[in-house]
Amino acid sequence: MRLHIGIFGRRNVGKSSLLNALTRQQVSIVSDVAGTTTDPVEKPMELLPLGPVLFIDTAGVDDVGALGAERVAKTRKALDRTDLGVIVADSGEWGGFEDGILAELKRRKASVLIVFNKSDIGRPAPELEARFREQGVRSVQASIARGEGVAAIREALIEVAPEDFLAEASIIGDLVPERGLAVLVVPIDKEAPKGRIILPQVQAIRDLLDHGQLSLVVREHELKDALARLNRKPDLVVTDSQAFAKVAQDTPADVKLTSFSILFARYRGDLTEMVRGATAIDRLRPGDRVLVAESCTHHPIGDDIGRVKIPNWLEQQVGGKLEFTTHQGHDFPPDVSQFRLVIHCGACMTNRRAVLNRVVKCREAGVPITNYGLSIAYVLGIFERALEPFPAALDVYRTARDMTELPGNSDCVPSRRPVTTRGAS
Ligand SMILES: Nc1nc2c(ncn2[C@@H]2O[C@H](COP(=O)(O)OP(=O)(O)OP(=O)(O)O)[C@@H](O)[C@H]2O)c(=O)[nH]1
Ligand SMILES: [Mg+2]
Repeated sequence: MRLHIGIFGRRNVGKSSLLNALTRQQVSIVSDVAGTTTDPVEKPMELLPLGPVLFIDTAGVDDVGALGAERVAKTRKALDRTDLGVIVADSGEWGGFEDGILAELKRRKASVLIVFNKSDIGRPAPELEARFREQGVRSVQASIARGEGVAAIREALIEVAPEDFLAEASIIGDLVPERGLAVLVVPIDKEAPKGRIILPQVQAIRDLLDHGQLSLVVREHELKDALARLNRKPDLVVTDSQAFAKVAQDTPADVKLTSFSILFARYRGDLTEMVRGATAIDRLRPGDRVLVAESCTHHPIGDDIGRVKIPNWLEQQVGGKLEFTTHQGHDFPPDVSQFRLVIHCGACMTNRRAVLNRVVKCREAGVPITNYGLSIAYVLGIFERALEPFPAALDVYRTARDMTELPGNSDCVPSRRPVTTRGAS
């Protein structure tokens, strides 16, 4: 959820000095040796009124040599996670490197702030500042070493921060009426973390509390009994995707049902694009390559959802072996064109911009992207039901389906059989 603020520029321009000044801590090493920062340095903090932010200090984009190229590659990855990019330039010097970063940030639709540092040594030409003003790009002059201009940088950060970080995003609160009731189904299986419940579930509960709605949290085998004890039907049932099949059976047909992962497709990704992506499952053939992308680096155990369960369900559906590749953390292949489908996790451990960047990469390569919950609902044959709370996404699905069912469409495949759900927790 944090606003990711990436600090970019050539070596020695004062990027790490800026991070330390903003956080008022010695987070990054500062020195006059060019190339001091090698791996990206991350520092979470509370930056009011934006709330929690994550600063990412990076290696200079003009780094040289074999290791330099690797550092630049890491810096480029940090660009993918950046919501707001700060470009630090040295004493008013602006060249191809800075133009390159600006273009990359704009391409990713990230917000931009330019800091002309070392104003004690030199300042930008007035024409340069005028050029950025015309382009609507905010720039600030500072001498970070002297502590001058740091307050102006803080203000400018807040000014340029993307709207959606200032507005309250809703995970579930907008799907339940005022004072309504949501039942959350949380399996406690061996993948559940010890003594805790996972982030999307915690965040959903918090969002319901924020909206003044009631939540009832149950395990999947308790759902039927819990519903029977209520004196009214709930407004929404949300389940962990792995228990989708059982929960769909136990939830009355007139009660809306979806999964945490589908809530997160909307909150962290692009629900419409991912709904369209799920329909590509119909076009998979044995031998096709599928990329499974996970944002966090959890240690997979037993029947891991991304490595065992989803691959099994998909292969049952396709009727043959598929070739799966798994990517974890910030890794995402620069070229996804070799894949027929990308399946992303719920992305609770990353920010929306990182997921949207992946969606853009997939779209540019013509590769469909969907997520765990959507693909599971699709192969279980409960896709429409799971999309009921999202009428716009449901429309997109129905249109996509009707188009592929047109006679003569070569992509049209024999009717899908929902897979059996052995192994679903
Ligand atoms: N004169 C002057 N020097 C500064 C200013 N800000 C930082 N420096 C100096 O510039 C040098 C580089 O600062 P860093 O913060 O390490 O720069 P960087 O961009 O992180 O450098 P690398 O990541 O290692 O490439 C240090 O010697 C700082 O003391 C400033 O406003 N004026
Ligand atoms: Mg540095």
